[in-house]
Amino acid sequence: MALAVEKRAVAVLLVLYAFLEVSIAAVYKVGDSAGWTIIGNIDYKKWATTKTFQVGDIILFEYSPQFHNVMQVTHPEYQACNASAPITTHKTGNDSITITNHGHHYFLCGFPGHCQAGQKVDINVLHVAVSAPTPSALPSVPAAATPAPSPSDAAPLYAFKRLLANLGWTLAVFVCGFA
Ligand SMILES: [Cu+2]
Repeated sequence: MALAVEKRAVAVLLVLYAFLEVSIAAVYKVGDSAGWTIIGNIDYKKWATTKTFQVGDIILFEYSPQFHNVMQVTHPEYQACNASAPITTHKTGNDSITITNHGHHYFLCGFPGHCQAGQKVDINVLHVAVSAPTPSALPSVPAAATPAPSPSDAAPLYAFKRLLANLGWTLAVFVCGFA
């Protein structure tokens, strides 16, 4: 009897977790307002380190397709700026790439000299629990009180995620209590 209840509780938790994973996908525009470019010496490495990527998130590359493209490559190719054998190539100028697995995702621009000029980015998707975001990644002051020079696209999502996660656990506790 007790085992059945436990099984049910676990099932409920798994469903809730799956729901959370799907519903909280964030869209990250590479380079923020600057987009995908070689103008302005955008530090894409720095840009990526300010984000907490998760499976299901969408990486958006916006650029002029006349001048750039997006190639997903291996780590050695990324390091060497080798665009000769990409895993995939995107070239619409408005490319949304959905992250489907954890780990590193390496992208570079295949136009001659662009990767060498810094047009490359490593999207590293960590194994981070949805219900326990690191406190340091969360804004410690209300969004309204923060100045808006470079708002992160994901910042409001963190609050939303937290809300959803809390809601999920509250529901789970509720269901378990009555199972
Ligand atoms: Cu380029």
